[in-house]
Amino acid sequence: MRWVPFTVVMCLPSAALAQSTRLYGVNQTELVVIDHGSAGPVHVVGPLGLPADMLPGSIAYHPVRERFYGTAFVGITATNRDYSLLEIDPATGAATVVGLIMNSRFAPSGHVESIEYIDSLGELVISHSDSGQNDFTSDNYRTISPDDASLVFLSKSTLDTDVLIYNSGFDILYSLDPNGSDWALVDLSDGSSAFAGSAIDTLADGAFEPGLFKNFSIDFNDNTLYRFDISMDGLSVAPGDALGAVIASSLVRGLAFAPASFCPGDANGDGAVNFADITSALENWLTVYDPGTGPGDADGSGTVNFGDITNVLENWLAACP
Ligand SMILES: [Ca+2]
Ligand SMILES: [Ca+2]
Ligand SMILES: [Ca+2]
Repeated sequence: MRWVPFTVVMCLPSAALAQSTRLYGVNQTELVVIDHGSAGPVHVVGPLGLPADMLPGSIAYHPVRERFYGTAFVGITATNRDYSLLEIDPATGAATVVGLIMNSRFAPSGHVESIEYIDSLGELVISHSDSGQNDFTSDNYRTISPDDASLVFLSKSTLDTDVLIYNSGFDILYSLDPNGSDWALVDLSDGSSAFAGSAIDTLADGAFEPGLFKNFSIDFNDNTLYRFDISMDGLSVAPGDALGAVIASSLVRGLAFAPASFCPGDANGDGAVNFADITSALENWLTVYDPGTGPGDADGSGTVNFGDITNVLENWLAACP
């Protein structure tokens, strides 16, 4: 066990010790942690261990089970795929197949788009089209069981719902159309939607960070990480800021924030303490946050300053809890 100076512990505000969040991603073969302040190289948690022909997609964090759930397909052709539900261990990255969701060859199945956990329902929800990849205007919302991948119909949308992002602060579900480039507010009770802002195109999965009150998504084609501002009432989302390219062994297809124990020295929140944390502190110099939420704030004080450089060095190469 690593020794922590008593005075350092005493200086940390309790909010910082309570909880922080990490942005996790899945690429073709790995669970990774992404620096959601400035992108750059990922921290690899571990291999998913899936068959080579199975391609992961959207992921969501289930706060009760403390596991990620994700969709994956075995692609025969774009309109001829078997979609399965995955369970992923945040500690090791190991993925197991919960069950088959659907096969795109047979109605009323289709193309699985996105998965999110909806706090107010206490359920995982997927969106999917009725009949294959090319049906962009009749997606369905269904709950999906983390026990056996069984589905229960909720409502039918008139949107292409490729990216769902759930705002747990205001119980708002956003849909991001990667082709039409708009954000929409989704009502799961009847499938209706309302315009929430213009976005940018070709995005893969996304996730909401409650402390920063921002949405994040990643470019489908080049792994650029985007951050989106949300209005105070949650009802509109602004065009995104490009934070930079996420550097991973392959394109990141799923994104989800998950709570993590506070890790002293981990300024960029990727679960490791190394040179990237010095860079993160310098890039966010003198920024002020709620303690425990902001990139660069290695010691969780709420301000990025010289204390954070010291804190990174004191915890150099420490294993994060
Ligand atoms: Ca997600
Ligand atoms: Ca780090
Ligand atoms: Ca600090």
